Amino acid sequence: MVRDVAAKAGLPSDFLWGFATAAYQIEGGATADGRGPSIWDTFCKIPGKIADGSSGDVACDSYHRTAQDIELLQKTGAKAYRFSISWSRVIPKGGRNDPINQAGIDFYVKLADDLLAAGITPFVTLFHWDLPDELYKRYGGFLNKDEFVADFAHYSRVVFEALGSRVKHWITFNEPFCSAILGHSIGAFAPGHTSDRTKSAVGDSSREPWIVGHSILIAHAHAVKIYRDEFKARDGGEIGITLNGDWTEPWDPNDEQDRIACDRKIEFAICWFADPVYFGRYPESMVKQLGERLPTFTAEESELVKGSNDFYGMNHYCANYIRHRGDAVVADPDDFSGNMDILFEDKFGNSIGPETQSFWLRPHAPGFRKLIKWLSDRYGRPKIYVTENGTSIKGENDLPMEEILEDDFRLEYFRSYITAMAEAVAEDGCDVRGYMAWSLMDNFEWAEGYETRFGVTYVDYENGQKRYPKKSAMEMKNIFDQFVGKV
Ligand code: GBH
Repeated sequence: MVRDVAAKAGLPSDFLWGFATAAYQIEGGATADGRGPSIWDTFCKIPGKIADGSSGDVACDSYHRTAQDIELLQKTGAKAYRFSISWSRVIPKGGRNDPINQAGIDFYVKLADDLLAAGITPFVTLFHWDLPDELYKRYGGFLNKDEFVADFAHYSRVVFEALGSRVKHWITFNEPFCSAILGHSIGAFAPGHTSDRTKSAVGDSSREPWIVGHSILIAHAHAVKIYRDEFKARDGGEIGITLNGDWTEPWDPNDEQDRIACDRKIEFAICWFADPVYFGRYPESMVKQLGERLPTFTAEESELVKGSNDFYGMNHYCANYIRHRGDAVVADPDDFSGNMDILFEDKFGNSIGPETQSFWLRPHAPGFRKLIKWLSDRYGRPKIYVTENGTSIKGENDLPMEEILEDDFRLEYFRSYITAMAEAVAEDGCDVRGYMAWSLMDNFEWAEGYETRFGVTYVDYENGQKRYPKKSAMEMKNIFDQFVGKV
């Protein structure tokens, strides 16, 4: 008989929990007060790119409704709120010699002030995918490392200067994997490059995602250096990068190659960025499989990037089964995973988790604890903030509102994932200090438009963007009360 011994679970008493959003997904106000277009404004206009043909033009209209958003946060008892800044609101054309838009800065200063007045700690992301369109047109955006790094450094400095006395938690980039792979290989995200472009900005489209990743790493490191050199003494805050990554289980648990491929999948998704940030170099498996497609760090770059995290920002949603294919150098420009199959069922037909509205998302809470431990072991127990975690629900959008508000599936997801995280802290000695659920409210879900809802709050897009908290919004505090102060 197997006795079920409950794992210990707990979180520190000053644990920061709350909710996350991103500018383009919630703000709307696309042309309000001098905002310039981003690559997402342009991308949404391409027929067929967004499932319901929509855009972030209006979204949740948060640009005009921050008071309501803060009220929502207060109702839930949240201690923290993660939002992102629209670069093209602050500098409409984006560049270091382009004019600054004071109205854009004022909007975020007021938001931070109002949050603080409400007793909510702001976590600010400098970049959540919405590159000023002008920088893409001018020099190819991320593909031009030197220009991009200089412009991002300038933008960061402008924001630190304006918000530094209020904001003590900074995230440079959200999920560079997505800008690189979805933006420059799959083409599902802006700017929509695919690996079959006959004429690539860098001469060989199969190299683009890795060049994008490299530029973002260097830009991240520069922003961190600027913060540490020019602002940290004055403001006393902390700064890091946010990376996405799923947990992996072997398709055949008895196959050594599948088990190795599991690690390789995490290396290709997460360590691509985290190894440079902690060790100053790319993972061996990537160097081996990508060959010359992977850029190399100069000694100076390596020095700059190494050590550029005060905390690890973790976005985590799900898990997959992994089946090894090969470990030769990957010639296929579409292969960005490291030569493996990513599956929802294992060899025996077991499913990793139930379906959701997102084709890629199958909840599997035990993977959260395992990944937190995996990362903590590899990077020396860094301080971790979970900067996103959440789920969509299959068919949710087709239900009447009263049923959408009873989101037990989402609530169960949060309960099981937060428990797994609290076990990683109490049992495995991992240093998790905060957790921000994705998302405070239903919003523009990128290529899926408004059909997929990730919010703990229902947004009625047909009736003036009115907000209605779902059950999960109101239960979050009860979940955390169970764990906070118990380690
Ligand atoms: C987050 O990314 C985003 O940060 C957030 O803005 C978004 O709203 C949220 O997810 C919900 O989607 O095309 O097969 O490569 C989550 C990580 C990584 C999930 C890329 C989707 C695409 C699968 N994402 N992944 S694939």
